Amino acid sequence: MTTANMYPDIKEEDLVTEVHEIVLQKVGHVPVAKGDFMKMPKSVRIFVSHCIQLMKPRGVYICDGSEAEAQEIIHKLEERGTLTRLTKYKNSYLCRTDPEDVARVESKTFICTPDKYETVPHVREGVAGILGHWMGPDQMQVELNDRFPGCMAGRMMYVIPFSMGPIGSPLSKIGVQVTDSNYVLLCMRLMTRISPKVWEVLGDKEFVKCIHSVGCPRPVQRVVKNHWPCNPENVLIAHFPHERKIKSYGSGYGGNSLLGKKCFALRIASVIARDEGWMAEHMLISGITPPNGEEMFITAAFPSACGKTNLAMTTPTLPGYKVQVVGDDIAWMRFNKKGELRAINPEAGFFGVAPGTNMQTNPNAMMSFQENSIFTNVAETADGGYYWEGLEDEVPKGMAIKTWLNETRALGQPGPPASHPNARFTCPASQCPIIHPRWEDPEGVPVSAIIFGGRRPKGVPLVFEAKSWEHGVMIGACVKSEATAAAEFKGKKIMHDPMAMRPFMGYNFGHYLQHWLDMPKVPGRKLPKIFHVNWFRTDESGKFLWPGFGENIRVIDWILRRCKGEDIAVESPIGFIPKPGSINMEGLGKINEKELFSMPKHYWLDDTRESRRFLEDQVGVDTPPIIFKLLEDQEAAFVAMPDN
Ligand code: GTP
Ligand code: SPV
Ligand code: MN
Repeated sequence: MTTANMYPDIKEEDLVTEVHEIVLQKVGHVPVAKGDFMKMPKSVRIFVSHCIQLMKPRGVYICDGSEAEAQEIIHKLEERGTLTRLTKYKNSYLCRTDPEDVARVESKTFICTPDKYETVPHVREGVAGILGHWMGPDQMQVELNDRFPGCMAGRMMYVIPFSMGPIGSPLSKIGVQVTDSNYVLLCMRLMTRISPKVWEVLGDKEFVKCIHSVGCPRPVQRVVKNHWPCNPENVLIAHFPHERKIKSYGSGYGGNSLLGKKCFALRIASVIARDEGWMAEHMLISGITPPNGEEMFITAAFPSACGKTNLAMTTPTLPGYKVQVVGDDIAWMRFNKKGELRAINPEAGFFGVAPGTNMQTNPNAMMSFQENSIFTNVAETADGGYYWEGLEDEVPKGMAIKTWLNETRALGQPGPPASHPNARFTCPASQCPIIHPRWEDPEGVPVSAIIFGGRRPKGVPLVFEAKSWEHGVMIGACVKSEATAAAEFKGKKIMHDPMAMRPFMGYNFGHYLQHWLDMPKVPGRKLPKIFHVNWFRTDESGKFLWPGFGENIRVIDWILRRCKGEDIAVESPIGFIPKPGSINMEGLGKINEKELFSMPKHYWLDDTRESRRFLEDQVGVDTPPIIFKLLEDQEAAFVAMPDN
């Protein structure tokens, strides 16, 4: 058969037969599939070369964060079956992970420093520390050597230049992540700022080195489920704060793999913040404008899956109030020259808990992910939409769904949960209808109040205010919460999660408390007030005493009025509590205020003693003495209280 016959519409004399030699960049033997290796700063070239030699990918792909690049990757992942297009929305996709890779893995997350006690406190003998896990560099090297050499064989290595915080802001930091997961690349593109501009801003300055591999070199040794390569038996997430380096292996999920998020913006950044005199916190940032038009900003630290995203973008039920979101998960805060505490959101997107999110609870989140979004471990409806627990009233009964575990049923039929409880949406923050016009302000926004909270079914009043900055730090150190699905946990119901940072501490928690206590030591600093809230108190039948969500504005309103110095609080052993009638309850149905605000003596005696024991066990001699002193005062006040 002649060529002309094979391609009948091309005439023989028109056939192009010459071959072009194009110069293919290679690093060692590894081809550069995209981008110009030489355009990267020298320090990055050295880092990437090291990664290539160690992990032996089949190619190197230098990302530019562009839409065209994303479309190319999405196309590949759709063909492979990792992503399913949700045709109901524009440019949105569903991803089902391996069911064994669904949340952060705290027990496999380590911080490595030569001195153990730089990283973890002196725990009581025989007690297992829960405020960070330390591993010595030598032992860690053995673990890494078991995993990383050759771990990208047969896979592409993506090189991601990203900025945490607006590119070029004095408060921002730069990272470079290499990964063999293109799902991770797509999510990093939503959650951080990926751009070649990062190379220019970086120059010869320091960057955080982020190395991530799903731990499935080809040919793969284990059965890959859902086209989601991972290696759950060998997950390891190692942080080297001195080297500003992260090595993550075996998981593609969220906080394990989007290294800009918890690993960098909290664990490594908290160490940078310690060294540079600022704070990296697990906090939302929002601007609240009351009817008088005087906007104030709050930050709030709640443990994972305890309501940060919801509060950050709440739709206030009180008329005349406006809420605008700056960030929903992480705040970097620094006192400026004028002594104001300024906060930036280092992230560019939301990685939010899907179940429970609906047009009633969080319409602003819903509106943020109507396009350009990725949904992980949710269910899919027959008409190409997403579904999860909480959307019962928004998706027609009888609609066929395919659950996160690939099982099909009609809505309304009994069955196991359609979505995983830690299922997430990932979307650009810029798509949020109430994104704050200053959310990318390089100087950050001024913080008036810092709020702590957790899921506390019993004993803890709706809101109280710290008596001082030090007292606020003590309140933060005693944050506890019911366990949630955001991380693997070992059966405990109420867990301590001090400062909502338990899984995210980058150094010795006692030293971290001291760092907070040191903040006022610089003269001229205006300290925000500190509060504690609890939306989750229940009655004997287990029903929430407080309606929560949009109604939380009533509590925020009280907090803002306190920041302005209104005389609406009375002192109690745990702090200032609202004077009766000082929280606006107008238009709310029946609220059992007595129970909602009660402070049972014996509950609090137990709780205070338990908190002290926790700190003695977990933080020991590293606990700043003032914290114990304040707990003793609290205990004494409850001892003196008449029985209630
Ligand atoms: P991470 O992203 O894991 O850090 O979680 P988060 O702190 O942002 O929590 P999120 O706002 O996603 O809320 C988690 C769950 O708590 C969701 O199922 C919400 O529906 C529920 N929730 C949030 N706010 C409230 C509230 O005020 N009252 C009640 N009862 N539930 C709430
Ligand atoms: C959290 O668990 O606090 C999260 C989700 O925000 S993850 O990114 O997985 O840490
Ligand atoms: Mn979080």
